[in-house]
Amino acid sequence: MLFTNEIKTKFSLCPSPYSANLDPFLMYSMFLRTLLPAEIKADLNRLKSGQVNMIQLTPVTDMIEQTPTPCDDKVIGAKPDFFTEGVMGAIAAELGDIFGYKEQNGFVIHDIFPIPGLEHSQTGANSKSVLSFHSDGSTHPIITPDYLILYCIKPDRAACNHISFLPDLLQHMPGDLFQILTQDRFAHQVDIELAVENKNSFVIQPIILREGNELILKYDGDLVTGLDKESEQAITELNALIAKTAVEVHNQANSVLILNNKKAVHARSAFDPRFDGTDRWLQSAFVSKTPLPNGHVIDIQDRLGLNVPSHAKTTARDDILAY
Ligand SMILES: O=C(O)CCC(=O)C(=O)O
Ligand SMILES: [Fe+2]
Repeated sequence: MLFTNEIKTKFSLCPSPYSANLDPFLMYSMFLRTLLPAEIKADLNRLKSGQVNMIQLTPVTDMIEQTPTPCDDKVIGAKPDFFTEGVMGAIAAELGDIFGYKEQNGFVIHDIFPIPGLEHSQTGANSKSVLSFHSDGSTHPIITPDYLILYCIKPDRAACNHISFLPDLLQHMPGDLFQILTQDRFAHQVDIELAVENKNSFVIQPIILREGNELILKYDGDLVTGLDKESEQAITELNALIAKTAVEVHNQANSVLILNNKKAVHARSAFDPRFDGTDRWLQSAFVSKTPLPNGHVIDIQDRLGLNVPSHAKTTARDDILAY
């Protein structure tokens, strides 16, 4: 769904979101939201109403990004314009409130590209290893994104996403497995990007939880372990169901994938990085469907002002062993 030239120009004028003062970006995103084509708004409505848990927008522009793909976190934000950020800001504004984690780097747009030395890390900067099935922010003690926006700036032929949806998992799930997955029998290691204070902290929580009247999924195949033999076995069975139900999604330059992050887990296949400015480059953004009273950058230290769900207790590894 290519934007018209007039709309493209307006999106290109988006202010930088890589700034301590987000207000100009947030205000302009609200303006851009009003310019989103009707088909995109209709797709986003289907996502909001729960009719679908994923949408993929076909390329919104045919412009090819000229900026070399970064391979170092220090150069992010050095783009001649913020068109892609504007698209994400507008989509986020249509879905709710965009936010970032202070512990991650505080930005509301995350740049995902391979970084030398991190080829096998379990972060978005990896390349040569599969990035395992996970939902973003699943161990954050304050807030897990409701929606995840992934804008593909530059694709890589070998890299695709695999996505498995909670309704499909439930359809194939035996009742006894469901029961185990809904109990506090899992240690979710806090993602290294979020664990600034204590690199070895864990959240004890189920994998399938209730939120309001709905079931949601919080999982990271690399970071979740069972606290006993039965829960370990449940993880093995869950992984098999995820593999069985997963769909493959290919991104193109300027295609945008939007996921219900609480109803799906996503993974990425391995690919070979070149570190020459032509590598795969994605941007991601998190959205809360409910308004965020304390601002768009979530700080764990500020948690007092927010309602922390009772299942989100962080604990040190020693406590788990004694559990
Ligand atoms: O590289 C991708 O396709 C996804 C990256 C991702 O899921 C993440 O960084 O959390
Ligand atoms: Fe992710």
